[in-house]
Amino acid sequence: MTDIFSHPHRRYNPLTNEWILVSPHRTQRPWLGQVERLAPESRPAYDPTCYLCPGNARAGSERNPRYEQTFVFDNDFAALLPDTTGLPLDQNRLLQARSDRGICRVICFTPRHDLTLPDMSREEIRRVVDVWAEQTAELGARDFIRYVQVFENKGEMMGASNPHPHCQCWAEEHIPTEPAKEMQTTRNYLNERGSCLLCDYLAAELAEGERIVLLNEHFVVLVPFWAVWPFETMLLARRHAGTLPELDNAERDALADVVKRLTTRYDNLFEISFPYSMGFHQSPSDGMPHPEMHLHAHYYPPLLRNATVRKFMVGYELLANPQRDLTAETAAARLREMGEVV
Ligand code: H2U
Ligand code: ZN
Repeated sequence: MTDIFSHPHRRYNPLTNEWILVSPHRTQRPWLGQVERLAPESRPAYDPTCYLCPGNARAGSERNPRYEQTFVFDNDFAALLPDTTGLPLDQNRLLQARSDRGICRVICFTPRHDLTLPDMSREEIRRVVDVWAEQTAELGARDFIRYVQVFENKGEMMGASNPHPHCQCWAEEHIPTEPAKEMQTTRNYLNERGSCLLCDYLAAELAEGERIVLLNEHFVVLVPFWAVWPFETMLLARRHAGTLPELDNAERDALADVVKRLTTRYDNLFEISFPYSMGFHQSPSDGMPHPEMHLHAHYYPPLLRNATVRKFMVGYELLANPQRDLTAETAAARLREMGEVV
């Protein structure tokens, strides 16, 4: 099977029902495009101008407490609000709009301005895992919330507005597009085959081994067969759990362990604090059973060759479908070669 992977081919993403183009023969081409310079990271443990550091002022009249572990607050510039009204609009099925209520929060991982996840201990990351689960449960329990999206933008390149280690949580009335696509495909798969798409996929990947990056007793990190971003990975629960709050003690510790090990490998890849967007996909909180959903996270990092050359989703990707040169198998091998020491 590997031979077809040295020639141009398409790969199918069963989670989104989309195809991507893989062009392994192009990895040798010269690069004269943009070179991004990343400022070397050297930050104080406390930054008096940081709106996420303990004791500091935020937008408006808010001030952060002198928190010692994690800290959660309602986003002062929330993209979603709990009390929006005035719609729907529906003209000829062409001009459609719906109101969308929601709650947006910011989660600080630690009071330390200078740390990132790989610098934090497993115990500290475990507290972050607990906050992810608590926020999912608390926001998901609101009557108008159907989906809780936990996500992290890391690095300026991915739009993070502040290097202080943090992530966001947007809870909303409607199930957003990406999880909705996955719900549809995994539900179809369950109806047709009577099993979970991601349980079956994980078993196939573990049997083959080529795209596995790291694992422990409860979680596996792999480069998905259909990866789009150069060093894209997927983090999967081994058990068929649907949500973060369902994870037991041992599983939460194991999640903290894989998060630490994966982000350390990422940092070691190009010897910089590796930028990415990541987020969890879990069952909606819409009061319905969701046997099709299998808890996982996607990591989408933009860097391709080194600290300065990134993958752009332009031309063909915007107009046709995603394309990559580096194969998922090569990316997984590179990540496996990396050490797990910061
Ligand atoms: P990002 O770095 O992923 O953008 O997350 C930071 C969030 O912090 C961002 O959504 C919010 C921004 O709206 N924020 C506040 O809530 N209060 C502030 O004082 C500044 C920024
Ligand atoms: Zn800070």
